[in-house]
Amino acid sequence: MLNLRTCAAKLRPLTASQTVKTISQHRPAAPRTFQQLRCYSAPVAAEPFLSGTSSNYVEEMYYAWLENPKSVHKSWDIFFRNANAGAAPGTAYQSPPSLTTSLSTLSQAQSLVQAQPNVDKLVEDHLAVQSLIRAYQIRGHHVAQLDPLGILDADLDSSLPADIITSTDKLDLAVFKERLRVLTVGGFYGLDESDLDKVFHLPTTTFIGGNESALPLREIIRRLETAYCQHIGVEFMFINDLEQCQWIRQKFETPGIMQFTNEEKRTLLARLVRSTRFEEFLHRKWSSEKRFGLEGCEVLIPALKTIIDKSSEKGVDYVIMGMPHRGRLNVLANVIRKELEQIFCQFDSKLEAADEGSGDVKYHLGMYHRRINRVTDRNITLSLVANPSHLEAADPVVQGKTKAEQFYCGDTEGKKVMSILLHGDAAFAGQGIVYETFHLSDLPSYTTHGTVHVVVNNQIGFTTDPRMARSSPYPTDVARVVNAPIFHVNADDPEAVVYVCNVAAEWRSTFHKDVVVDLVCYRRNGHNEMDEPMFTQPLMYKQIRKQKPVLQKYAELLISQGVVNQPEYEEEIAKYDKICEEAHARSKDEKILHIKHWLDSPWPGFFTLDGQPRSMTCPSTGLNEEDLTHIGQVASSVPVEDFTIHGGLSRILKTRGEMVKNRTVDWALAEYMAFGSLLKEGIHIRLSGQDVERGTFSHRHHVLHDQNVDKRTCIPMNHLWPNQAPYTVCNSSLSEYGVLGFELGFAMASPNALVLWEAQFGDFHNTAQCIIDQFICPGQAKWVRQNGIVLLLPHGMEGMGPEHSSARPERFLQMCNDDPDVFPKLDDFDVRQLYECNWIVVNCSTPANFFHVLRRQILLPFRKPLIIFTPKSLLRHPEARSSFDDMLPGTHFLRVIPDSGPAAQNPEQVKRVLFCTGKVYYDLTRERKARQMEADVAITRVEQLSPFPFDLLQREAQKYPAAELVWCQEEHKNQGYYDYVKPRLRTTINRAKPVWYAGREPAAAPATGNKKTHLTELQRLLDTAFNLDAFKDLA
Ligand SMILES: Cc1ncc(C[n+]2csc(CCOP(=O)(O)OP(=O)(O)O)c2C)c(N)n1
Ligand SMILES: [Mg+2]
Repeated sequence: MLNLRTCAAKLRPLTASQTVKTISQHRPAAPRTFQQLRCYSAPVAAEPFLSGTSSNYVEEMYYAWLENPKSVHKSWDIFFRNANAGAAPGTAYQSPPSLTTSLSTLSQAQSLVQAQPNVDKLVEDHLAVQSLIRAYQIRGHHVAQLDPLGILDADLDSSLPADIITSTDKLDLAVFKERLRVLTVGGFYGLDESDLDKVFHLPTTTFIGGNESALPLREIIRRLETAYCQHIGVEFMFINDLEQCQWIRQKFETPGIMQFTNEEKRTLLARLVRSTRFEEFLHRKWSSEKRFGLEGCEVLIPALKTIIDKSSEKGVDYVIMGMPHRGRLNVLANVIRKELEQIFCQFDSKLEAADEGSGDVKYHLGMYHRRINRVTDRNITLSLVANPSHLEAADPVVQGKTKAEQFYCGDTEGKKVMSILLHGDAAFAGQGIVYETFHLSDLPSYTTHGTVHVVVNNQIGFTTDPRMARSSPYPTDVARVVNAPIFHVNADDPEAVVYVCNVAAEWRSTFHKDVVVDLVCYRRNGHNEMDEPMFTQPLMYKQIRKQKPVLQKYAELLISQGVVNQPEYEEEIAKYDKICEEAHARSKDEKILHIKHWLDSPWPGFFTLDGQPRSMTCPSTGLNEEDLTHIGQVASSVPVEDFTIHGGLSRILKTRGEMVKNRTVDWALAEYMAFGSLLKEGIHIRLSGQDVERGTFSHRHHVLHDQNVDKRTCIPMNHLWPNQAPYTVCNSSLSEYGVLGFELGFAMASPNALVLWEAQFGDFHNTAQCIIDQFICPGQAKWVRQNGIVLLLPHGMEGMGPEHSSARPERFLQMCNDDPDVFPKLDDFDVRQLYECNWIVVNCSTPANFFHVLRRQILLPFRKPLIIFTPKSLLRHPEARSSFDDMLPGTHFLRVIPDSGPAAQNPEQVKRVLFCTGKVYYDLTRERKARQMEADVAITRVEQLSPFPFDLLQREAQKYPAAELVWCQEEHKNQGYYDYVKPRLRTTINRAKPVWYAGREPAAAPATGNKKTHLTELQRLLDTAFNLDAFKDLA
């Protein structure tokens, strides 16, 4: 490929300043010699067609020829052969001896050759026609009539491409002549009006000929206009795969390919009736309610149904969808088929909420529905993922859920499960998450084997004109990065839309790659039904008011074609209106709103029938010694034959082996034990994030690499038990928003998997803040949807500067829903408290506790997100080790680790209790020992910060009646845990005593950039922590 590129680059004309010498200095000789023989030895002017824009065309032709000499016209084949064989400059495309014989096989062209004394002219004219065909293929979409209003340019450019000969509808000779004159004067095509009726042989890169291999130029142009310049604009020529390009050309160029039977036309009309009358019904009944109606893009409903029908026909039985506000209710009603009364009752403000949580408004809720597809008679499950207002945020979530569903049903190629993502034009262009999601589309551990994207391109975003909203010609250009074909289509031509959707679904099932359908439409009302669009888009809306609705236009067309008659059409409308009226009457009986009915991912069997956890207990998270030893042994070995690992890694594994012999674990081994044991119990584990396979801090090494065989790897975790669940560990793309969203979606699909996302450093989570704020924190409250995702966030101040020092615990803690001022009165305190919280936040100080909290995540009878602040220096800290004894059956996660030294033996004598969490514990114990204050100061570790262990900390505080209570943290005072802990700690003691603070001053940055300052600050906080007079004057 590199050689091809180099060759082609050298085909480009030399500029005046590029002497032969300078080029040959910079470019090493390539093994293929075509260009060297030609380009370097003579000015390219000798081959005039290699100048200017045509050189790109020649390059492409050259690539095609290199791949397959038959894929280019014979004349090109000869030309490239000659040039490669060393023909002198300017002579390569002169008539070679074999030319006449080769052309003799071409019936039409043969006569031309013989009649033409100048074969050069013949070659040039064919070249010109090929260029013209290619120009339509590449740029025809710029001419296509995409805007139903006829006033806007979908590509934001009113000029026409210079190399396309076009008229509007039919070939207008005057226009043609003028264009031809311009092109001829520009020396581009060299064709003339007189060439219009000449017959040209068609290259294999076009299908416009149908069964014919040659056509008159006039017909060539007509057919190209039909294929590329009507209501469909096909953007695909950037795709660097010949087979895929040919596939698309065939779908759009083949004469007469866009045919519909009368039955299909009637189905399309009926679907448009539903879509249109649904919005009209809502408007009639609730004229002042926001619904983000679909008016102006009613064709979306038949479009989606077509994609689903075609995909179902191809074997798909589960479609997962994500979409924004526009037309969501219509999609729920007419695509997913949510009962209409369930939708209508949502407009009733007197409805009482039946479920726990705060709920959400109707156009954000999700849905899951299994039914028969009437067109294919096959079962199909449709799920619409609940989404926040944050546009496009649901994209990676949908992809993650789709991947999980594929994974669980063994669909390794995406033949059974697929995703459809809907977008608004402004959001698709503006939101970076769209790009991040596209970049997951072809990665082995993240691909969903092709997504169909549908853009409701109403050419406006709220009040903003596209010209102010994007710099790219189309809102869809982001899709080009993954070589996805883009089909722009005028949404007022329902048949063109349905055709394009069929092709999109077929593309997905053929190539398993993403594809985009861009429905160029308009928005009949304001952004919502209350908005006045004339304030900002007066002229556009004057035009919109004149615009006939698409249903009316299409009905008129079908009536004129005799496909339906007026009474049949009216009957179809009346039938659907009646369905709506009856559902409306039934909706009045609904008194209670069950958000549960809007769940996008039910977990059958996990809960009781009425959606409750099966128990309110959590068994011991300990493990028997045998299993611990076995996992430890596998973790310290290479479980396959003839596999050479790096010498440094051998030492690491040896150390692990020794730890196992000594019945101890460090952080990495504790994680191994937790994962390995859950795998044995059939729990799938998926760990994803940047560089997680080795571990950013080189401590994990879950994927071993053979040092002698390229790409040979081994994952020992998958060699633990005979029938174990699979372990997926995957280095992700460099994205947080996209990847965290994806993993959240993955975790949504099943409660029987432990899905973990690790931030490279904790502070990077903030580029995924939207997923945390809109999904993870309030997901259950808004959508009654539980999720057990685990976030591993490396955190801790190590004197390495302000970046990567803090995972911002204060932010997670601020979003916890437990009341700081109320001591919860609960039975089964610890489990019930977990059940009622919105997420769990922990900072473990021992590997054993890390092990337990990971296992607890699965052994709990419900699912909650778990945020773990994970250590950096503790990964290798000699004291941060745990004994097997702390992990055996009967042991469990310790929410609080009380002091067990001299202070605890004589609690009445203790003068101060230091409460802390995480790694500062090790600094405190070292300092206490150095000061010989073990009997004076107790150190209590709060391992689970939220939900706050009120019960255990109350006990701790009461145990030391004479002691001062101090919260100690290494983070700055306005950061870390202090603001969260202090009021809660005071609640545990009924506010009987102050809670003092030992830690760094408030600061803007998470840490100093100066190592010395860091150490001084640390010493100062330790001094405060152990100076028993520190708070005397403040009391
Ligand atoms: C991330 C984000 N930023 C801003 C908004 C506010 N907002 C809601 S709709 C909208 C315009 C969306 O335009 P478009 O994507 O074209 O969809 P349309 O409403 O036209 O269907 C904006 C800016 C939002 N919902 N999400
Ligand atoms: Mg829009």
